[in-house]
Amino acid sequence: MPIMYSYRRCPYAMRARMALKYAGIELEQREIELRNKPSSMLLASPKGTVPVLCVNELVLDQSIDIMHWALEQSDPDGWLSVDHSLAQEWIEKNDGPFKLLLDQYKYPNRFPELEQTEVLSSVCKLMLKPIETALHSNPYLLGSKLSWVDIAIFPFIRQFSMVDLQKFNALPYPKTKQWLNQLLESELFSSVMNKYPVWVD
Ligand SMILES: N[C@@H](CCC(=O)N[C@@H](CS)C(=O)NCC(=O)O)C(=O)O
Repeated sequence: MPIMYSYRRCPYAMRARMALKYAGIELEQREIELRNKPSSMLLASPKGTVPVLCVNELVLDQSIDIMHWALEQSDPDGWLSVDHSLAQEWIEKNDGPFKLLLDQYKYPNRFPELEQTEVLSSVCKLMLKPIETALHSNPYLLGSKLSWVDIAIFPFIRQFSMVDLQKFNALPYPKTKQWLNQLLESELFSSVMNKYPVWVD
């Protein structure tokens, strides 16, 4: 059985867990502590980030690679059937500049030189407004159907919203909130949020 090292609240791990679950892949999930990573995980992937998926000799330690591996095994609703370059653009923006802004927004103490209102306005300009615009034309980021891109991105929007829920709710992005809520309330999401005891080698 494949082994997956995961951390419940990590947005990268969430996207990977959702794709694996959707694809119906059975695995042994090992919940880790970021401050005390198990040696078996570091042996498989010395860079020390979750998620890590080990399938026999194959080690995948990038969440997007895990998603794609899972969907190549089984993709019953066609999550992969989207424009590849558009998908890539969203993911690069999310995992690159948006993730950086998210850290600045979440940990203002680490960035004392930054104005929080500036950070928030950059988040809106870079990510939330484009998401809202996309969702005005279609119910999902890349069209009328849910795709792997929605699943890859919403855990980060969730994290952003949870920093200050009141502030998030006051933003003028109704479609984005609706899209986020729909995904948060999905059975698939709740099925990957179970609590596991911490894995010990
Ligand atoms: N590019 C990686 C990033 C994964 C990542 O940064 N995960 C965080 C947790 S959310 C992590 O493991 N950080 C290591 C640490 O905090 O020690 C991926 O897509 O899988």
